[in-house]
Amino acid sequence: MRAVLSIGSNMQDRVEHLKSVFAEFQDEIVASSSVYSTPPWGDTDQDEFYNAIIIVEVDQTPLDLLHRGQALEKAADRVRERHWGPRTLDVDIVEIEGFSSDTQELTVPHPHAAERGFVLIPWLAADVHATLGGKPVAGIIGNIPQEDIAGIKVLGRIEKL
Ligand code: PH2
Ligand code: MG
Ligand code: MG
Repeated sequence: MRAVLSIGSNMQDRVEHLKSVFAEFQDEIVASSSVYSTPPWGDTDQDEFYNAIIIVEVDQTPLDLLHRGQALEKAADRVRERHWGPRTLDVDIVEIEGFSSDTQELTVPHPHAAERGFVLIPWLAADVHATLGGKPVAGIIGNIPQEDIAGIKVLGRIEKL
């Protein structure tokens, strides 16, 4: 099963937190973006995030993949403070090829992906042919307000940070 993961951190050592996800999936990554510095979206009263996209090919179910991401968040001592607030590590499933789900536990495709430059810009960089809900990501990006895109900066490949 092929899945697109959006990872983010804006607390403590952001690079180290993202690295823990690259390490966990090292043998299953088929493509990945650089790390981007992104202004906080939704709840703007918090530090800049580091975000990246990892595309994985895993031999497991969507829920098993979800739980694997949650274990990484737990290992990063993730605390749930406020909705859309600061976090040490967030591992979100953006899309799973040929699969959708709308349950309490797992909503795929991710319901906010289409509004988020910090997801779509790295995703397009990792896969120029990416589609979300059947639509090309390259086109969806055009609907995002310019001011939401302006502050997004590429920092470099994770190995170099
Ligand atoms: N995650 C959120 C809320 N806002 N903003 C940025 N830039 N990056 C994120 O990963 C992020 C966010 C909730 O998960
Ligand atoms: Mg999230
Ligand atoms: Mg999350």
